[in-house]
Amino acid sequence: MNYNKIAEKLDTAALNAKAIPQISLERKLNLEEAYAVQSILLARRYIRNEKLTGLKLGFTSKAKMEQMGVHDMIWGRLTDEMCYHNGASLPRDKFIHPRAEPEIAFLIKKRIDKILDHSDLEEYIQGVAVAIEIIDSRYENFKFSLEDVIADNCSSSGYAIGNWMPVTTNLYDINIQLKQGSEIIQEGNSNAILGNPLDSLAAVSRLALESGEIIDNGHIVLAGAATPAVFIEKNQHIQAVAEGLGSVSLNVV
Ligand code: OOG
Ligand code: MG
Repeated sequence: MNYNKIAEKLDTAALNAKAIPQISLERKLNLEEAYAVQSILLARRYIRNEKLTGLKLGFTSKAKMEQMGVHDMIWGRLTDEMCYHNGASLPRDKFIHPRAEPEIAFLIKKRIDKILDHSDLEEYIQGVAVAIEIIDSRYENFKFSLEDVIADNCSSSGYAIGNWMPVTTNLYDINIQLKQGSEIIQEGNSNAILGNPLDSLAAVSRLALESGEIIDNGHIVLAGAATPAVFIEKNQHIQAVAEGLGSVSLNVV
């Protein structure tokens, strides 16, 4: 199977909401090859007129790595097709086996041309918000190797973002919850994200520079979940809440 064929399989699985066997069962990719497949997969979306809206990090917390049995950070791309408004309806049938996770999002105000550190926040970051990420692995049983999930654009399939807040908001040691109706179904702390979610900006800017990907003005960055992700079903009201950042919700229909 060449890269194009793998990308086509993954793309078709997403379009038809039908899972496929893990690529690694048939063809072992290394990390570089897996990112090459991801690029081709995204090119297929761009041809359909989807626009890149930003990048996401994955497995930035121990909770997520343990849940999925992987050992390293990954990054993927977000497009406008994946974007849902706060409070919007999320059509369950568009996905295979969707899971929700609470995230911290950043809004970029200047094209990133260096590895960011905390002193660059004011210059490069417009705002911070709480977000819900919807992940939907294209692989059967949501099972994959690190290379498999990278090729599959890190399971990216949807996101919703709450109100943008000024970046001066403290992001260290804040409580993050995922709720279903009034029930808290996951709870974590922002420090679970690389020690401090601001450090995800250093990580994503380094990874983007290394790979030649541009993080531009108006793009968003998802820092990675602080808690394990939870399967979602029709008729659920899903909400993410982060201390000091408010909340964001989706209605699964
Ligand atoms: C991969 C995506 C991981 C995160 O926040 O850690 C991710 C997956 O778990 O399917 O988005
Ligand atoms: Mg995530």
